[in-house]
Amino acid sequence: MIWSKAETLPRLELEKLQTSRLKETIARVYGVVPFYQQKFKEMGIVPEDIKSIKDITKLPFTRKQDLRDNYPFGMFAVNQDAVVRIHSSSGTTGKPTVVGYTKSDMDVWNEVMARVFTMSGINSEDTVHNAYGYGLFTGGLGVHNGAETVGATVVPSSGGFTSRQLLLMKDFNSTVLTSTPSFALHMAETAKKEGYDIKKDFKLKCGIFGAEPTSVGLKEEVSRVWGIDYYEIYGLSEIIGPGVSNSCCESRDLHIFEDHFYPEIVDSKTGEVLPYGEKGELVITTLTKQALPIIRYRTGDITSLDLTPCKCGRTHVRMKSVMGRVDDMLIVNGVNIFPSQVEHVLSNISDITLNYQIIANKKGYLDSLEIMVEVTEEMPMDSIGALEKIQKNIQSELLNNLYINAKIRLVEPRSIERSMGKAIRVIDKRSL
Ligand code: DLL
Repeated sequence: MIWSKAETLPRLELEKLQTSRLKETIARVYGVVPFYQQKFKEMGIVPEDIKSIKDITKLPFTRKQDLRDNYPFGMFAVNQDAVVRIHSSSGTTGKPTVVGYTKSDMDVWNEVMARVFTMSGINSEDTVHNAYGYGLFTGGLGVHNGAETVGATVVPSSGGFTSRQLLLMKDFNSTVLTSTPSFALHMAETAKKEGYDIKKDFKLKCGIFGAEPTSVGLKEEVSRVWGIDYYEIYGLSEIIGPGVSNSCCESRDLHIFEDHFYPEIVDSKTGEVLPYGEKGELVITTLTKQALPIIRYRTGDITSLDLTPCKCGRTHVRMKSVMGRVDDMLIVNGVNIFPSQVEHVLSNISDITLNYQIIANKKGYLDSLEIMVEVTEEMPMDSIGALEKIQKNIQSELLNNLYINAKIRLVEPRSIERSMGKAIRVIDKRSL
């Protein structure tokens, strides 16, 4: 099922729509947002220079820091009386990023989220257990509104209180779980510990997971332990929240709702635009946002785009799952690694779980890397020989696949602190 005709527009028609929407967006920001007025002036651009969507490369980039510098509402393009909702993303350092929505932005958000649910085969017969956090984080409310728009029953459970969540999910016969993938695994682990028979006690058929980079191995694990189909959702507060793209039943890659969000891939160092198929940083321009239109936003997420036709019938370009963030990439003694690559290696090794943390440190002039991994419940912590064998196995797989030398510390199940939202995979003590 496809929610909207816009998802199947012939490419030429789509391009025309994108061009007219980009022109409107440029006129709006040039008229009222001092940040863009100044940027355009510096680059010698006026709105009339933008004649087609292809001219987008003439426009300046916007970065997270620009939103912080204009905290809280300096980048808004409407007066406060037109704003009906505020969200904010926490970030670990500095001021939060504040985003706002008009009534029409909320309509767009509900529309793209309805597309997400329909893409994942969900309708009014379903009950959605929504364990994304409610509050300033866009996950909870964004997913909530989409589920209601397609007529599903939503259980707004938010994060935390895992035991109670399991009870409700069972008693309400929920058919869909929406959460971060790491929280879905944590729920399964708790369910097992509390004696649930996962496949019998729960009626889940699928889940819509996202908000954090996730390896194929971890996705398969979520699918396997819950016995459900895995759909992936991507999004970010600055653009709208969840609902920028989602995977369909035919492909693991995610269709970007291009009638609202225009994607480009750029070289993260030079800013040069890269062709379809090449890996780089995803840059997005909003085409219909009113409260906070954003031009060429540097998402920091590494992916590539694929324009080959999809069997599902949607014409919108697909992005590969995000492999990591530009700023998440660890450079260890000159070797670049993303946590999701480590996760992928771990997912092929038995007797361990995918609960892990990567700790980078400095030893003299050299970087050192330690990976803490929880073993499975079945693995006794006193069988030294078996543990040593696993350690060596992980070490050699990391060396062979990623060219990294790491110390492996195997730890007891549930000894690494669980996050109720996005998992914390890296602790970089070199910068502390
Ligand atoms: O995480 C929005 C969201 C909520 C998406 C619920 C999906 C589900 P922020 O807190 O602003 O917004 O964080 C945005 O999260 O730039 C990515 O680095 C990461 N991210 C989001 N979805 C995915 C995904 C929400 N499917 C940042 N895979 C983004 C990998 C993701 N990373």
